[in-house]
Amino acid sequence: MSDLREIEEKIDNNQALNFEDAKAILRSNDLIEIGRLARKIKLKKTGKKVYFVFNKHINYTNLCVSKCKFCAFYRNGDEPDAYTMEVDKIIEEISQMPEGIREVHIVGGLHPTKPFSYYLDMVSSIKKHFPNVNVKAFTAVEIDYFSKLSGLDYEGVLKELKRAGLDSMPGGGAEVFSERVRKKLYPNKIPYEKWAEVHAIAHKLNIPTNATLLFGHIETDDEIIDHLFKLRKLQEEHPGFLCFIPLSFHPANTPLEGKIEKVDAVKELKVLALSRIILDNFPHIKAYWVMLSPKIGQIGLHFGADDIDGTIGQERVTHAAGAKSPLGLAKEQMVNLIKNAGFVPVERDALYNEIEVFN
Ligand code: V47
Repeated sequence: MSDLREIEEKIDNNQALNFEDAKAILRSNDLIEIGRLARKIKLKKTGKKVYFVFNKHINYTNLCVSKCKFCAFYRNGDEPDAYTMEVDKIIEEISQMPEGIREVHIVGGLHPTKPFSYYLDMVSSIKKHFPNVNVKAFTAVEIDYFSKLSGLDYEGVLKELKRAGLDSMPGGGAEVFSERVRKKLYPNKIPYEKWAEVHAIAHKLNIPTNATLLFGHIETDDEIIDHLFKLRKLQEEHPGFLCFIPLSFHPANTPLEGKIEKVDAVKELKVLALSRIILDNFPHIKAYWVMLSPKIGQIGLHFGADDIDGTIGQERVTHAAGAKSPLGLAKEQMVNLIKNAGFVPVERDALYNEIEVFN
């Protein structure tokens, strides 16, 4: 059984860590030491810099045919709060943002009736009105759905979206790459092989993407570790991931409420650190403040994260599941969170080009 000292030696000698090492990290109660190892890797990669982006989330519909058991966001269609945003409304929402927005992050439910042309229209309209904004849109799950809607294969769908103006893709829809968990919680969602295929094709087409992990529900530690190793291999074989974001499950208002307690801060920080340590070929690890809360997100910067996401605007998915974090943060708040944690805030664009360093 490996211990943290042996693991540090491997890290110092640039030796790849194995499954047993990852298990030892999750089992260890030496939280501060785990954080130190992850921070050491973070400092080597990005020094004292911590990135944030001036962005806005658009969740274009909460109608969804997938009906995942971990989700509090989706509606069937006849509820009073079911909604779908037409493209004009999306343009209006983005127009209300102050000058200088760099990224729109677009994800939604799998809408029962909208045709593929709605999504192409959405992307091309945003690009037409805001040519300098990076359109980071649609998870692999949505791409698979568009393939069914349009009759095109994944490559065909991605090429059409890229032609319309798609710049990059978020990392959602991965959940945890375990068939056992998928069958129980999200049987209608694509399995790992399809998720990986979409991202590999996106990378081939020069569309950079992110990856996520949803943890803190019914998954085991082995399943978390297996997820990370699958991603490390995928990045090795089909490079193009920019960032990894571990997402902790929020049970409120989901069918799992009352059955599962929200994961605690120690596990959140351990998984964040483990991600930084195992995913040595991912340039960035994000402490997503919306899920972690700004306070735990700030501590996450000492556990290997070099990114804190962005201003967000109005987040709907996690807030539907009881997140207590604010709906959005101002740029100055991002800068202060990072500075007060002892790091150097850097405003970035969606592709990690530096806009401004706040020394
Ligand atoms: O795929 C859904 C998760 C994801 C809940 O790429 C939930 O930069 C917790 O992927 N509790 C969407 N999580 C969000 C996402 C994301 C977020 C921030 C940045 C990026 C990026 C991507 O949210 C879903 C799912 O895994 N989710 N419901 C819930 N109740």
